[in-house]
Amino acid sequence: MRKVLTLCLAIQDGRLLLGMKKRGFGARWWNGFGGKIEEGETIEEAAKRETQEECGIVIRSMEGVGIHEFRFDSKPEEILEVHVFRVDTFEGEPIETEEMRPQWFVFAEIPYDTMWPDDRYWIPLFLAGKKFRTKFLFGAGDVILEKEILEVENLTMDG
Ligand code: 6OG
Repeated sequence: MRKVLTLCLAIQDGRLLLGMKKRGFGARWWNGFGGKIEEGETIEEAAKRETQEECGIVIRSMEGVGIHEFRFDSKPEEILEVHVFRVDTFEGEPIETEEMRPQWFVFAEIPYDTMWPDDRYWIPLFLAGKKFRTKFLFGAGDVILEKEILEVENLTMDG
């Protein structure tokens, strides 16, 4: 079974916008904004809606830059397919919501130790403007058991 999710990361003035997830899946970790796709939505619409719900900003332009396939060995039949978007322009100022506490980080101070363990492997590619496809298998305690990180020219599923 495949679950499609979105993840939006905004860059502005050499800083990366992350949110401290306050509840639910990935709580107490810094991450981008995003979540599940609702019925009748495109992936892009879902990405914009979740970002606005979680930190108040309205995305005006973004680009799909990566696709992750995450699996957990406790539930190996399920693949989390996470579509990553780089947000280039938006309206509004990030605000804290019930779900997320947003904060800007200069690249040298990205808090990898309090982020999902996969992030340190692909955020540097993201910041360098690359496109990527990855696969991670997580074990107990969310440790990485297997990983594959590919830089790609485009993100087509059959490529
Ligand atoms: P909600 O459950 O809040 O959406 N997400 C992950 N992000 C990273 N960096 N690593 C992972 O490794 C992730 N698994 C899920 C996708 C969950 C949000 O968390 C992201 C969504 O933006 C396993 O609706």
